[in-house]
This record gives sequence, C-alpha cells and structure tokens, in this order.
Amino acid sequence: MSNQDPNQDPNQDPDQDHDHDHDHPGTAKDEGAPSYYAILEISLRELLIEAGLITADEHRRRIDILDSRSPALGAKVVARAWVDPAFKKRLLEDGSAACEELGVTMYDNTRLIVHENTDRLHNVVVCTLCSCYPRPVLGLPPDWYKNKQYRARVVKEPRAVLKEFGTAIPEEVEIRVHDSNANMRYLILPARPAGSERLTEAELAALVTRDAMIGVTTVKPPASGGKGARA
Ligand SMILES: [Co+2]
Repeated sequence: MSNQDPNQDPNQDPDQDHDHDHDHPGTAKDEGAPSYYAILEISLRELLIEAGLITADEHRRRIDILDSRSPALGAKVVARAWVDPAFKKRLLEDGSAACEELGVTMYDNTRLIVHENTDRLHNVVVCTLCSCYPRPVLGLPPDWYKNKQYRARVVKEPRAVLKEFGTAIPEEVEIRVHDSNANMRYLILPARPAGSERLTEAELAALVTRDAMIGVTTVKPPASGGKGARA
C-alpha cells in the first residue's frame, strides 16, 4: 500500500488507502453491507410498491428483461443483415420491427434506427445529454459512453475521438454522429469484414462487438483469416 502516512496528504480520502484494522460503522467490507446507492434503490422501490405504483412482481419481471439484454442480441441482428439482404433492407427501414422479427422485443417504447457503415460513410452513436442507448439490443452502456468527455467531444471532433479508440477513418470517408434521445435509439450496422465470406451466420455474429455497433470501432476480419478466408 502506498500512502502509509495519513498526514502526507491532508486532502486524501481517509478511507481510501490505509490499513483497515478498525471498524467503520455502516461500511463493513467483507459482510457485503449495502452501498449508499443500494440503500437508495431499496428505499425507492419499497416506497413505490407501498404506494401501489408498481408491484414487486412487475419490478422483478422488469429487472429480468433488462438482465436478459446483451450485445449478443445486436450481433445476431447484424449477422442476419449480412447474410439476408431482404432482412437488411427491412432493418434499415424500421429497426424496431426487424429486431422484433428475431424475437428482440423493444420493451421500452423507443424507436430503433439502424445506420449502415459503408466505405464512404461511417456512423457513430452518442447521447450528448445523458446516456440514452439501444438497451433492448445491447444491454447496459459501457462507462465511457456515459462519460462527459466522450459525449462532448465525439460531436465536435469525431475523427480524433475514433482514433483514440484505435479506429482510423480515412479522410475521404464521411463521419456522421447520431445523437440519441428518449425516443430514438441508434444501432450501427458495421461493414462486413473481408475474409468472412464463407463464415456461418453464428460465426459472423461472434465477430461483431458492442463497440462496432456503437460505431467507435469496425468489425475486424476473422482471426487467422477464418476457415473461409482467401489466402
Ligand atoms: Co440520453
């Protein structure tokens, strides 16, 4: 442990980095005592149930729906669009309806809009205001998506921000930034990588990452070229 001497830095959080050989009331670490936010959540939930605004069962079912969402769903949608041109057309016309076709329900009454990345256009998603995100198809947003730096900078200097993600977009490729809101959520349909021609739909889905569906990265060609790759 660094900072053995608590007098070294008077501004340092006294709980941060010293030896815990004494008790902090209410902050027991090993017993798994609830955090401030956990207590807040429990209090609010119990009040809502007590007031008859929600039932405990409704709450539990809602949490189950949220927990069931992950980038695997979005990847499934992307892979289907890559192998099925008719589905891709429907997806670009009405993202919500096309996802529902694959059993991905839009439980939160948001409209899903899908934008396709091509060799002339690169799309990227942000919520400049807060953290609106296509949760039905991707689950919870990553921390950086909610970060103020990302939200402020990607609209002003998208090319530079993408570069920081390791994504170099050629100058001749236009970049469009899509600002999500309470009603409209965006999913990016990444370009299908070269060398993936003979992969199965499931193998294609395995290539698709969360970040590629937000638009901060691209989908990389299959490792070692994949079994269907050209030499
Ligand atoms: Co928002």
